Amino acid sequence: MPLSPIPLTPDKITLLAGILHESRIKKLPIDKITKEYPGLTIEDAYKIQAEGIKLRQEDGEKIVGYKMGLTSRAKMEQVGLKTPIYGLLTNKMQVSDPDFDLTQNIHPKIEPEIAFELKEDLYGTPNLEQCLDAIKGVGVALEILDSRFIGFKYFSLPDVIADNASSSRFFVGPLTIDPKSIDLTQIKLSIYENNALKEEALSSAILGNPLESLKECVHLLNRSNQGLPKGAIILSGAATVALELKAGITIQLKASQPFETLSLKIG
Ligand code: OOG
Ligand code: MG
Repeated sequence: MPLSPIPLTPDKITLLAGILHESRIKKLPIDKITKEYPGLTIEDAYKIQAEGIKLRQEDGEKIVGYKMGLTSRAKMEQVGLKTPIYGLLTNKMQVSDPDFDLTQNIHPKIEPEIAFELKEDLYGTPNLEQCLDAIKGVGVALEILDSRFIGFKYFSLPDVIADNASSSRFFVGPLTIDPKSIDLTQIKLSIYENNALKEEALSSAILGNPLESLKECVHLLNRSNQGLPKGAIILSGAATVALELKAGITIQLKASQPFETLSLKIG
C-alpha cells in the first residue's frame, strides 16, 4: 500500500474530491481515503472538501451555509472522534418536502440540531456576544447524514472532513426566533420515531451552548481566511446520537416552546 506524500499534490486533491463526488452521485460507497493515503492531513482533507464543493457548484448548486459536526459529547462518543469539524451546505441539500425519499442516499442517518441564520457577516475571531449580535433568527433542524464510505464507519477525522462532514440533507424549521428572547442553552430537543421517543437532550449538550458552535465555526473558517456571510444558515451540530433512517417510519423533532415540531415521513 503506497504511503502518501504529505501534503498531497493539487492533482491528488482534485482526484480524491472527484471520487467522493462520484460515489455520492452514483450512491456507491468507497473505501476510506486513509486506507490508501494514511498520511492525509486535516488541512488536505478540508482542501478535498472544498474541491468537492466546487464540483457541486459546477453542477449548479449554490452554497447556503455551513454545518458544524462533533460538537456534543453524544456525537463524539458515537463516532469516536473528539474535534469539532465543519462542512458546507448547498441549496440542493435543503429539504422542503416532508416526504423524504430514502433512495437518494446510501445509508442515511438523522439527528436533531439548532440552526441559525445570520443577518451580518461573521469573520475573524468574534466573541460570543458578537456572534449573538450577528444572528437574524434561530430555529430547530433535522440533519440527514450520509457517508460515502463503506458501512458508514467512522475512520478518522480527515476521512470525515474530506467527505464534507457526512453531510447529505437538512430540514430546517422557521429560523425566526430572536436568539436574545430565549435561553439558547435550554432548548429541549426530543426525537421520535413513529411516536416513540428515541433520543432527547438539551441544547446545552452542544458545546455548552450552540452559540459556542457558531463561534467555533467562524474561528475554524478564519484559519483559512474564510468567514460566514450574511444570510448563511449554520447548523450547530447534533445534540444527540444520529438514528438510522428506514423506509416507512416517521421522524419528529419536538422542541420546547416557542419552536415548531418538525416531521419527516421517510419513504
Ligand atoms: C459526522 C458529522 C457530524 C454532527 O452534527 O455532529 C455531525 C458524522 O456523524 O458522520 O453532523
Ligand atoms: Mg450534524
